Amino acid sequence: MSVAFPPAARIAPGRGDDREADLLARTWASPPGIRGWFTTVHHRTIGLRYIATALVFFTAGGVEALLMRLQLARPENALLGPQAYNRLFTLHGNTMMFLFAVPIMEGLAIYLVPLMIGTRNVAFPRLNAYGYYAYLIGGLLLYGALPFGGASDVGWFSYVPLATLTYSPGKGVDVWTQMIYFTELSALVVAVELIVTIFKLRAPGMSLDRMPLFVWSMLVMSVMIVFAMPAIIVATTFLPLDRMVETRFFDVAAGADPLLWQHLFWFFGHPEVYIVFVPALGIVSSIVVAFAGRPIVGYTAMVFAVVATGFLGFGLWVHHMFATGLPQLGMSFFTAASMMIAIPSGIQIFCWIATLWAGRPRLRTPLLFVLGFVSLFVVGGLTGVMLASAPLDLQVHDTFFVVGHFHYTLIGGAVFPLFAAFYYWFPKVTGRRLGEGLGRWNFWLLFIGFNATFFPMHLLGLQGMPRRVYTYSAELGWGSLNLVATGGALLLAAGLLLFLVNVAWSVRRGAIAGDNPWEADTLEWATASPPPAYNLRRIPVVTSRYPLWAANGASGNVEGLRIDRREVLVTTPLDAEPDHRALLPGPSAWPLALGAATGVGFIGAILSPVWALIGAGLAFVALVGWFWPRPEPGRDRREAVP
Ligand code: HEM
Ligand SMILES: [Cu+2]
Repeated sequence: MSVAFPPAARIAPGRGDDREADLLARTWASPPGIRGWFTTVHHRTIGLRYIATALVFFTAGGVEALLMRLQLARPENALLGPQAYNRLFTLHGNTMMFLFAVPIMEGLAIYLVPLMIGTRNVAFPRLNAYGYYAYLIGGLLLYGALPFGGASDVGWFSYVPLATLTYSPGKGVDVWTQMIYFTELSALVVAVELIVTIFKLRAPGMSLDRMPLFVWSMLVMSVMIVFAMPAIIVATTFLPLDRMVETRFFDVAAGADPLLWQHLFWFFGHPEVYIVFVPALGIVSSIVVAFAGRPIVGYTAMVFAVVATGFLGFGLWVHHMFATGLPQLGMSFFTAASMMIAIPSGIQIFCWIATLWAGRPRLRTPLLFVLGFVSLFVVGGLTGVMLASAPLDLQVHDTFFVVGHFHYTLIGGAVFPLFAAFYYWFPKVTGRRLGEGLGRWNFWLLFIGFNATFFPMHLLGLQGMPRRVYTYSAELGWGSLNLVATGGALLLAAGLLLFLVNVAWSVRRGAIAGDNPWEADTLEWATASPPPAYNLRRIPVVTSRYPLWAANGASGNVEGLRIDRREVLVTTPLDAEPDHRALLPGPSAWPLALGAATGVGFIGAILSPVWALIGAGLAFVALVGWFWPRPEPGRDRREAVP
């Protein structure tokens, strides 16, 4: 079967494949040199930018964590003072949550989703480029403001009234709110981008029930972003208004509810954790299927579980507020909801184990990281269920038990899958494999270092060590466990360094990978490694959930798409029936200009509200430029390929 479109320029028969490939490459390539650098709208370039930038911030956040751990290694240590410690945990939490965890998942999605669903770019390529610039500006703002007194020290959740002007004078909190703006703006952009891309640009035949689980999880992540981010955007609009133009949204003396901030923050903050966990589920499913070499056990159950996780993730935010004295009924409801979330996670874990059991798994580094993930996540999940019970939570609230718990879920639940993803997709991105021997060392150092760092924290918490204290006295007897935790953190750091070494070595010298080194099933492996500018030479017609495995998982190709301009096939949302052809925009500098304009507005607003207006004016100019009608350069008007 093949899908043809009536009015179309076709490749003249017999003209040879290379002409076709050349033309496709010219159509989809970014301009060369420095101009291309600033105007590119290629989803893989932008995805890689997200990933690389997020890794830089991860390194910064890791150094901050190491400093904190060094400070806590001994009782009454004088390495850092209280002020520096407060700034460090705030910076670390913000960096990890806003500048690393979410953006890296978004980057992975932007890179992989179009390849996996068999299209040539995301639905709104220029918006996509803008999203990256917004993220970059947010990150540069947070770090760039540090030398100018812009360091916040009130924790990543910036509770009011502590974060109000009365208790936090200076610009630190303002910098924080503006950074949130940029990163959440970029998250929303990516979410909209992915939702439309996934619903409208899938290869024909890839109905929803044939979509790879990775794509499902990125869809759920995006929908969660759309619902969660507005809450924090509202919160971080009110707070600077309170601080700068004396509105009274959070002023208790003026009748505001002291809990308003916490509700707004955690309505975003709890789903946030699942926003980084849900994509990790997709990563793990991809790898389990590829390495078991067989279809997933319980595809429908898996989809249901991912969707349920996304949905339930919203019903739990109040468990962060058990210690604030809520009504009994509320406590019971949120206790129950928080425990329920364990069910879909359990379903997924059973399906993965069953799949591996039924297949003939090959224990390579990516799978090693997946197994590490499962074991760590089980521990994090169990302590989570413990915390969901209000009486226990009241005991260990704001102790190191909580710090131990959430690092198990965040690192076990997101960072280990990310490493699995790096090892798994590195060959696709670079054409070479990451070293397997170093990979194993990498894994074991991280795994042992991780447990040594964070397991003792649970015990410390049960012994009463509060979080966010820069030191403790020797009589309390917390010294040895803290020393173990710090030793573990050094091992972790060594593991991360080893990973960088592995990457640096493998980019040049790694074994050549070939198109599909893992004999995997999804469409990103159907093209060269690294893929050409146009992704897939021909858009396949998908007839199976595992197109590269089924004997005729993809039969026939889409015909009649023009290749002399950026044309993609648009399909229907549910069944992926061919619907129409769409023309995607090409490279442009306007997304960068808009990024600069919003940067001027938001960053200037920290100094004076006038800048918000100036920024808005500049943004208007940039938008006019962006949407100014102009003919597609040259090729557009020619009808057929010469
Ligand atoms: C790489 C190893 C890491 C180490 C050694 C580490 C260590 C720490 C330490 C010592 C604290 C401060 C505890 C306190 O005094 O309250 C902390 C806080 C925190 N960490 Fe990590 N961390 C690591 C990675 C991560 C990652 C990957 C994430 C998220 C994806 C993360 C998220 C957080 C958050 C949200 C806080 C709370 C900050 C706050 O209280 O405002 N950490 N971490
Ligand atoms: Cu939570």
